[in-house]
Amino acid sequence: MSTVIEDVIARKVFNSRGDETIEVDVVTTSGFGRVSAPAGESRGKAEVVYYPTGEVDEAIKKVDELIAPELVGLNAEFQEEIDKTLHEIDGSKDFRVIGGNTAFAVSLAVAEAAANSHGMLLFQYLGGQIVNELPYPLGNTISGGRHTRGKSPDIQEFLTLPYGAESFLEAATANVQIHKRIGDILRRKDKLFSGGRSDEGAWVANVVNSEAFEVLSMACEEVGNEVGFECGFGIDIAASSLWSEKEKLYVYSRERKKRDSGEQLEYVLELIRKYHLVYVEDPFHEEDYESFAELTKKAKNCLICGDDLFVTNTERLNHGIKINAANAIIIKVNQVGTLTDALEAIELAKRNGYVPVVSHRSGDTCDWHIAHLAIAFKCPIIKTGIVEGARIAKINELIRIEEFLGDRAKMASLPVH
Ligand code: 2PG
Ligand code: MG
Repeated sequence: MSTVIEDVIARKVFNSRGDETIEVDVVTTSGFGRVSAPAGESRGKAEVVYYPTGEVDEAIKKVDELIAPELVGLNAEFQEEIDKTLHEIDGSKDFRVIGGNTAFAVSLAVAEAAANSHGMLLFQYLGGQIVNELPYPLGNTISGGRHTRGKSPDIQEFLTLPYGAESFLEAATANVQIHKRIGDILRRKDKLFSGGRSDEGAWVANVVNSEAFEVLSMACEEVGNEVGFECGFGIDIAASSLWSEKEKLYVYSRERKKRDSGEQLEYVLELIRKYHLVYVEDPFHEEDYESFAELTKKAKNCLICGDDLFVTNTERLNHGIKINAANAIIIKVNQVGTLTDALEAIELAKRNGYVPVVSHRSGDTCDWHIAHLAIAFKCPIIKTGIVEGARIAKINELIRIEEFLGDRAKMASLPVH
């Protein structure tokens, strides 16, 4: 068995939105890894640059001309060295030369090739033989905000978290039942409901925030009673998308309401209390660490999670930790570029009591590697949608891993309720 890299091949494929993306194959003497990159729609400003000059073709050229010649001959087991090499080739702070998505696909494909060369699954290769905890699936049921067009709620995502489940399969089953139940309720509520879905497979419905909460809470309660365990729920406000820098207000255009930071804080606290939310992501815009900290101090039994706020970046996370800005962080490897960078963010988060939530992007592919990362790096939640091919690819991989682990499999422990 040899883990020496023999070839690195890049090609253009499509993501679930039909946008071009990069896929990379890494070939070792005795193994192979293939990874394609996702793309966000509501991106954080501090994310790395996806592609040089915005072009996937340019990224492919960089792989052929700069990356492959440097990587061939290196050992795929030396992940840190590979990731450092990618940073050195790029030379910028935000991967603008080779592209953050290029770095993402190469970095992960190297890890997969190394695992494959050893005849191991990625989660075992990265996490060791001992890892056996499955993450809880955080699933999107109703879409709004920048993830939809036309009439829909201002809040971007209404999410379920079946934290009472005793197995991943049970949790994933509850999520699909809740998703279906919500579809039924929406159909009863609105004769014109067309059954449309967003990129993430969540329903797109002509409802305002408060109606979406009612529907979601009804579905979670009904399904929770049927399956016999707690199905909690939460939201991703993606507040940077609502924030008007000019007016210094959050603009809820569907509700014809504007809220300043203080009103936003009161509104979110009220939602947490009223609906017993267990998870709130990006309640404020991406530079408002202070309001995050206020909310984290006041909210009870609720994960306050930074996505655009932290962008998987240790510098930004460190700043948040200093002022207790949150208690959870979204981990999107392509926000930061490489596996090593993402792992550093996960470890920093865990050392400081932050819950790392591994996440898909709204535009994604059937790539399932993040399912393995959640287990390998002991992240207790995976946010990856409920239905739609790119989401199901990750969910089904976790079902397979649970089966593979057999009696050793258990659910991660979750600090909610
Ligand atoms: C988010 C994500 C994924 P996007 O805001 O959390 O749901 O959206 O990938 O568009 O940034
Ligand atoms: Mg988000």
